Amino acid sequence: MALLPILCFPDPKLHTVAKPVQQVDARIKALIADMLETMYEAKGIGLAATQVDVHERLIVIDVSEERDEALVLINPQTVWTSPEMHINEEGCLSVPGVYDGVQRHDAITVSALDGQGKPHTVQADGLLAVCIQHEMDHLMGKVFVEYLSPLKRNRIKTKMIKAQREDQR
Ligand code: GNR
Ligand code: NI
Repeated sequence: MALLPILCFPDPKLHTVAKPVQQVDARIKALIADMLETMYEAKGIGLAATQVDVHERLIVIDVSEERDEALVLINPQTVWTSPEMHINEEGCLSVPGVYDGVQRHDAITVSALDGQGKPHTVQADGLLAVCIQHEMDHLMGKVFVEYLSPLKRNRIKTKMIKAQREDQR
């Protein structure tokens, strides 16, 4: 197991569109273990492979209080979205310290493979539904700040570049 470095906005690699996982083999299983370790260590509720610079359709999520209900989504496909939408406050491990409202479907149904390569369908609402939509955006190369106004996004970009420059010193 290993902690993986997380890409930070505005890294252009975050805009890469992920390709389907071809087979759930030992390499993918090791990546899942490393992504779960990285997500728990960073105290995140989800992590997309894109954020660790692997451009394959793989997501890990755990929205449980106890941090013991890992959900693995490989090659996720949206089956259904509720017509109702809501604005929720979001954050992102790739945009540390930034929180803002994003409109998402209240509920979603997704079909995917699990960590063993077995098909499963997940019906989600609440925080899990928000998280799944946020993570599936990452796989499409989209970061939540892209839903904000250009003014806000540019302020965030400047702030992130400055923070990263100060980290280097
Ligand atoms: O840890 C995270 N919290 C969160 C809060 C509200 C909406 C979405 C998220 S996902 C985020 C982890 C992350 O960046 N996943 O890509
Ligand atoms: Ni994120």
